[in-house]
Amino acid sequence: MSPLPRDSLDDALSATRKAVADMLEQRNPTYSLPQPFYNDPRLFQVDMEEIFEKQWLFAGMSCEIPAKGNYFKLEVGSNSIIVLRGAENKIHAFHNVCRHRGSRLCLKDKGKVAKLVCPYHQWTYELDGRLLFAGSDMGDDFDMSAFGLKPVAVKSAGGFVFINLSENPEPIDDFLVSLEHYLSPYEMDNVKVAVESNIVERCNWKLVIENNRECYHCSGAHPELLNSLIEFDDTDDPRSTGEYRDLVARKQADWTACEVPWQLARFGKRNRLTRTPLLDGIVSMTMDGKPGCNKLMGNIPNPDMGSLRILHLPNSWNHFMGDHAVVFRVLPLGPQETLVTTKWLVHKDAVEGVDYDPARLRQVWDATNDQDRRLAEENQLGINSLAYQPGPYSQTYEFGVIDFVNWYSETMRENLGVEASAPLQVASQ
Ligand code: 3BY
Ligand code: FES
Ligand code: FE
Repeated sequence: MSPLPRDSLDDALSATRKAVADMLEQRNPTYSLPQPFYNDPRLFQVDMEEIFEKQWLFAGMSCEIPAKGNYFKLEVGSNSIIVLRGAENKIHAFHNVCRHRGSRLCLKDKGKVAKLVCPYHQWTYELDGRLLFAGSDMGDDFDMSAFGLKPVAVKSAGGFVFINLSENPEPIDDFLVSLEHYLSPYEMDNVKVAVESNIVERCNWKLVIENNRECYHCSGAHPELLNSLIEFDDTDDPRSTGEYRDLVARKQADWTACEVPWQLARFGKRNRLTRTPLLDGIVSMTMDGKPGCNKLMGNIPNPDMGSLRILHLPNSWNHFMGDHAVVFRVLPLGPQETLVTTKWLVHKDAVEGVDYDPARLRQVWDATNDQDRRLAEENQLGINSLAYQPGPYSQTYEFGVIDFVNWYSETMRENLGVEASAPLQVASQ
């Protein structure tokens, strides 16, 4: 008897999963990944199942859903997710899928609702996901309580909202405690999104993150960003100079005096938080380095806060300055297509046109995002060639990329059920 189509699909998928595990076991950990990791549709499916459907993802900011009934929607591959604020200020996340016949419930990217009403046959759900109304013809033995919306794990700290599509999410509270601490001076209940951008990059999501994890390309690509950013952000950085270390010591003393956290904190390779100076005399990532918003965030005492950089793998990096913050979210759309969302945050009482000009606020990162998009798209096109083979990362300039790719590789192998203790092959120098 020939196998059922469904069984042969399973066979194809398990063959891909095995190939992924083998390729990761054999890869050189200081080289870029083999080609299929960047362009193969089957591998993309494994990425979605093992990374994006299992890891904690940055979804959005709690200030985007300030009141009961506010929601926003995001798409994680083929999974549509609603994040909303319910009663008693509680943040919920649900699969955006009606329990009747599966229609999506919320169609808009954001909005405010009293109840969640399905557009197909008007099944109606409470903000906590309970089914309240299912028409009048479902029969006497219909059990409404068995048809609530499917919940998605959600956690919020320091104004960030994270979701996790897995049934058994890994612990993340140690990072969230730190995040809350680093963001306390920003009073994240008192911020708003001043302006937002969404760009689609024609490249694999890992190329977006790899590009962000190094500044090897900065001097050739980012004139606007380099008006404020120092290319390295750690006194341990092999490129760090005496002058840089003096600047860091001076700024850290200032930040300590005004009780603003700056210490480097790491949670495995997944999360990194650190406050580092911008160029001396520069206080913000604007074209002229002056504040982009005259009203400072939270209870920040002066604008000279450098940048609090927050990394969350697999899908976010962030810069918090004294006057505004820039948060980034990465969501894969396909093997060679990725959505990058950027939001500029300011104090919620800052007045547009008076305290800030959105066009000026966004200028540096609009330019930088566009430059990074081009670089990543060219990277993708080269990788798609017959000629591509994994190439060596520089330990001096690209250790951040090595960290990301190794996090990806270890996470993937663990989730695929490969022995975590299997030694990775170490590159000969
Ligand atoms: O996230 C950043 O600020 C920079 C931009 C380019 C490289 N990356 C570390
Ligand atoms: Fe939602 Fe029918 S699919 S009410
Ligand atoms: Fe860049």
